[in-house]
Amino acid sequence: MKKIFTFALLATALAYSASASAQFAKPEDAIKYRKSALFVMQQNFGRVAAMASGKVPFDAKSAAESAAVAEFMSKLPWAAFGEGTDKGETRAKPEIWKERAKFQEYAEKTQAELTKLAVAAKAGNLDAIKTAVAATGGTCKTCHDAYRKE
Ligand code: ASC
Repeated sequence: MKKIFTFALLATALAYSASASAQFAKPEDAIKYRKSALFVMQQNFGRVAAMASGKVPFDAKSAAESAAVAEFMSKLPWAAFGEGTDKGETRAKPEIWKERAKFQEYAEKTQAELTKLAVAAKAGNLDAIKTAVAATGGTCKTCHDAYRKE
């Protein structure tokens, strides 16, 4: 059951990321979509990070669930940074649209680190979770420093 669910999530994510650039009726929708995806990603990552730092007691099941959701969400925001979505209610810096390859590289790095976090959390390995949380946090920060306004 769990495998089927994971497969369905993956298939959905792939379908979404492929079609996302065409799915927004207005630039505001793309901006809202990527902010929403990043928010849900951060909330779930934050829950695992709080366990890694000891702020919240470690609960293997909830860590695994949150890490899986964060990993899934990390596939979604990037396709919503299409042309014409650089203006509006966004802190995204114009550099994103001038340095597509670098932005894409950061997006992929974030997804790769969250995959490692999901693997560590699924295994219930708190030490590996701590390492993966630190690495993931690093990718969040690197991208924010370069591409997010204060
Ligand atoms: C978070 C969050 C970030 C990263 C970053 C890690 O939970 O919102 O931007 O972690 O603070 O350095």
